[in-house]
Amino acid sequence: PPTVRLEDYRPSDHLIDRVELDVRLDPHDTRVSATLALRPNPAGRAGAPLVLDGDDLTLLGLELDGQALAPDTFRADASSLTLHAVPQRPFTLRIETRLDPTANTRLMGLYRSSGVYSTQCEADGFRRITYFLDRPDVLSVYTTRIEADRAAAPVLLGNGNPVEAGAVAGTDRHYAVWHDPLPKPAYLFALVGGRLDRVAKGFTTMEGRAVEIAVYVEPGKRDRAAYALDAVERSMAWDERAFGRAYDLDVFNVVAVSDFNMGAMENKGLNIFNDKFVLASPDTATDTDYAAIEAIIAHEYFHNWSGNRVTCRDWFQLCLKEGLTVFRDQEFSSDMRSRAVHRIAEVRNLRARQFPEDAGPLAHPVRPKQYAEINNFYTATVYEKGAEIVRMLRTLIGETAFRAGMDRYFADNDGTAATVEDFLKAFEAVTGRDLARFAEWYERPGTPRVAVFGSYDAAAKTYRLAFRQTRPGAGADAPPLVIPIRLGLVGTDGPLIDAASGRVEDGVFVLDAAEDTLTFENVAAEPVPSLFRGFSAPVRVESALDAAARLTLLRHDPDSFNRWEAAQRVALGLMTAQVRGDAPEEAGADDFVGALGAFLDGEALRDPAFAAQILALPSEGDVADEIGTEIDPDAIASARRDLRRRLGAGLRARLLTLREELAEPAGTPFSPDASAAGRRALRNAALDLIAAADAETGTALAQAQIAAATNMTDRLAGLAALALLPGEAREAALAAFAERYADEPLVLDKWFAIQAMIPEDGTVARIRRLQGHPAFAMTNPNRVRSLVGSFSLANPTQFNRADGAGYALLAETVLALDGTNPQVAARLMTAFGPWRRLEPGRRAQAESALRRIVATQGLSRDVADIGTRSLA
Ligand code: B3K
Ligand code: ZN
Repeated sequence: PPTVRLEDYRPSDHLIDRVELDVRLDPHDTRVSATLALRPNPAGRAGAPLVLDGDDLTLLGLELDGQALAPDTFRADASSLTLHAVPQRPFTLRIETRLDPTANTRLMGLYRSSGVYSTQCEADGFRRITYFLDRPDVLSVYTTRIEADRAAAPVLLGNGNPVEAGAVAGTDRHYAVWHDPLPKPAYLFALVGGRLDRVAKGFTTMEGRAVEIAVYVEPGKRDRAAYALDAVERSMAWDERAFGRAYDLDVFNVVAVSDFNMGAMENKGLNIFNDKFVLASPDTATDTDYAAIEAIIAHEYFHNWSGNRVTCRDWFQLCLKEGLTVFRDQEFSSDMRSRAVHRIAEVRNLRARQFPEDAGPLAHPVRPKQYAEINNFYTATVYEKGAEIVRMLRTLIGETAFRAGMDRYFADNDGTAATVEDFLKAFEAVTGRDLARFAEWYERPGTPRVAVFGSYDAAAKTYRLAFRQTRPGAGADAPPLVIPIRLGLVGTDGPLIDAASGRVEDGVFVLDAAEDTLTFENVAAEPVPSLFRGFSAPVRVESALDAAARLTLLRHDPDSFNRWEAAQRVALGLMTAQVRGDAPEEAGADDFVGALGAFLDGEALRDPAFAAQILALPSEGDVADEIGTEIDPDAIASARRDLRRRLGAGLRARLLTLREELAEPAGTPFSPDASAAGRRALRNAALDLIAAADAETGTALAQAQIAAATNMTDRLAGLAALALLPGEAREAALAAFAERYADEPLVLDKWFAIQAMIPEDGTVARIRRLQGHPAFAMTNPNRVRSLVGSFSLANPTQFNRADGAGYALLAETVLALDGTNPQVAARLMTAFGPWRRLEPGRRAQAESALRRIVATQGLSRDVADIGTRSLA
């Protein structure tokens, strides 16, 4: 496929100021009439032909300034419309196209599924609706008339504000007209038509604008929309408070649809969501679901400024809106919940998804330099590492300057399509600093390593920290990164050591050379360094701290993130030692159990959410990432199982008591808030460890918990504990769950996922059986991700079966899906990413499965791109 390169960017030769769309919805024969007000772009090439993008379109009519065009003046095919010569002045083009929304299984462009018409245009779906300059730097004002059968689609929604609605005389049809006054790129276009229920509330912005917020859901699900509606309101209020950003239209609509390729989409004034991230009730949604709904509602809403008002010049700048908006939604969630606990969740997620991506064949810079298929670049690197860059910037310049820089960025770039350079320029303007070297974070792939060596001079009472940064695969010419290191010194038996170094400002040392040394004066006794507090930079830290020093940090570090990190590192050390066959660290494990016991006694009930994070060991993926090469997933799983067993046995009495203490008194009304969720999380973390050590007690506790559960979090945690304990109790509980939720597809997704993650030989066969379950459908992305996505991403031993049966299952699914939904197929396929780091037997199996996919005729560009890059 042709490669698009950042260095080849040039402005469009033509601009489209206004778009008038008339969309006549029909299940198979939808007609779109687009009237485009075009003019030459002064920044483009004069006299250039007009080449409009198209994808899978049928052209029915074409007029320029009201005159039908002669056939020899243009060329139209399914993927473009070229007008060989167009006037060197403003002119109007009217294009009529036909499409079949029911046949659109790719879920890009305009599609109809589960009876609802909806759209997805980012990155390049608008060209599946009409021929257009489908690029983010062409901004237009849209007016959309939508017409449909009134019974099939009583609700008709568009971008912007509603202008007019009515019946189409003499028919069963009706129409609605929407006008969006703010210029936007085509990828933010949306429309919806269907039978939908609605919940709404009013909000008055700080500028005094009265806004009607509404959430639309499947009929009968209105009570499940309340939490999302509330989250929109809190997001609006927060963006005013935290960033001074007010909403700018009279309505803000959110629509939940059940067939959606990703999480949600920030279309102007009309956010469209995967219903998984809208619908919530205590009986159907877990605490994790509630938190994800809150975060994604916020994320899409925040795009109204970071993405819509200021958009991207080209898709290489994707992190400009995505990294920044993830940062903003993380800040929002931190303010709504516990900041410390949320930071831990962010870092777990970064390490689980971004670190492996950055260490594998799909690694790319936060701002990529080239792509074959842009939809494959909506990655953890662009999103999550992109957010970490914004966070580092704030750490470097301080909160006040950061807020001033953000204000400046919005003011200078409002209504334009901007670049990463424009973003950094705003911060340079308010701080007077040169950020050119910091910008290097956007340019190269790979997770940097920072090695740190500490040495104490008792006579001089000085403590020295020597730092060295390296980057995997970076040549000698690669300039060092600017790395903010938040740090402090902790006394071995008490809290703080109040030592100073002139180079630490507000607790932050900036490492901007390949090597550097930091000296602290007046250090009374040998300290333990607490490095990268709050995970101040997305790097791997190598330090020679022993387990005892780390357990000191767990006890005394004032930085909660590093307390958690210390416990994780000790656990990781124990597990990797076992995997590598190093001398058994019996004493080490006992010390760890003892330290966790003391921790639980002291503070489990004070901050249950944090305690739950301390008890949750690094995942098998974390261990694999730490080991790095010749990975044997079975050895990792058994080391992790052993450690959980030891913790469960060693802490058993405490964990049982904790479960009693944390139980909610009967009749307590359900609350999804962070503190209630934290108590449930700790109670369930305790269940997991108890069950790991003692299957019989675990089974009894899990069964009792399921029977008594008043919410999905507890019910599902009970089921998840049972899922790890083979036997009749498990099968009975699974069957009962399926029966109870037979009519709840989103809940059955959890049931599919739990079974897909069972770490036993029978799982591949079980998944094949489940693929035939009446609730499973290859056409629904949520179903596919629950069953096959969970398997390949969260069941390391079975996906990586030595006989290759796991890889074969994924390859088959990718190929089966590629013909209908290439985007989801390509996304599934990224699970092969770490294949080169496996031990030789599995590596060969994975490689042959990948080669089988790549050798298949007629692959989509999406899958071919992931395949060739994975094998490169
Ligand atoms: N901007 C969309 C993602 C679009 C993905 C296109 N393949 C959702 C989001 O990040 O907010
Ligand atoms: Zn986004």
